[in-house]
Amino acid sequence: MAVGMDVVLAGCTLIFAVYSVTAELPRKKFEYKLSLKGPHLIQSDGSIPFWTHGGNAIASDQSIRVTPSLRSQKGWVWSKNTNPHEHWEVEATFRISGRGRVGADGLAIWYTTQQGMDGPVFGGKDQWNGLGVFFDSFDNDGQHNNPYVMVMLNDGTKQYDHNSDGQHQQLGGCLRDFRNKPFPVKAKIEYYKNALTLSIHNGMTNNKDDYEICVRAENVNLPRNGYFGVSAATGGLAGAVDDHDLVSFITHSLTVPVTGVCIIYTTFFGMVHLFLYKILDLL
Ligand code: MAN
Ligand code: CA
Ligand code: CA
Repeated sequence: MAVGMDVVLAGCTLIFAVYSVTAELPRKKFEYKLSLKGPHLIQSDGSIPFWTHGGNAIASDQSIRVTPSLRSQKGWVWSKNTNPHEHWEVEATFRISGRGRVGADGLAIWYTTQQGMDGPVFGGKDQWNGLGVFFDSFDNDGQHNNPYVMVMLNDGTKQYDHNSDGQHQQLGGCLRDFRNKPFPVKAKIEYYKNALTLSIHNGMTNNKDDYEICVRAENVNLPRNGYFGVSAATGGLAGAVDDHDLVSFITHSLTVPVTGVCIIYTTFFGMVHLFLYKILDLL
């Protein structure tokens, strides 16, 4: 009897242990009004539900060609709604492809207080307030360090230095080739308890979990109620133009689990089991 009960107790302890560990992870809720994806991305009038697109962007049912591979193109897509959530995660899936050995200029993912339509920063507005994540294909400063992925925070005062690829303005970044990959590239941005984590899936496999961390920073203060956006641009070099295709943009709000309740539950059930164990042991 006592051995059988030991197994039960061990099992329960294990379940509670697993439960309390997983309970530490944020809870995720899909936010459809801040997301877009195929196979039915557009409505019959060509618009994208809950999003607005413009410039040279062309939306189809499967994806948005944010810029076509022609010279001096700029395009963008912005959420119509602001994000009211304190903690969130977005995953952008895209393809950047071109015939040239080098491409230009790149793609940006935004979380800002204004919809930064039409500007010099990868098709987005300069002096933004919030977050910019740049996939910078073209090595403007000739440091042989592109394609490069970088995070830049702004409070509305800083101007992005295009000629130096914003080298001294970044919060962090990583050297990553994201052009002409067999599968779409993905960027996951998590903002949870003021920690910002940027992870990249390099598009070499179609395994959804093949992410690598590119930037992690704590004590980041992003504004509340920002818009999400994706923009892209090509430049003046005819031989270095890319298609920038956004395949999906998926937003989840995150909530902090109530660990206190979990501890009370674990303790309570732990005591009940211990009590039963003692009783049965006496029989
Ligand atoms: C030209 C200019 C630059 C741009 C490159 C690559 O040199 O338009 O601003 O970065 O082309 O497109
Ligand atoms: Ca550049
Ligand atoms: Ca560079």
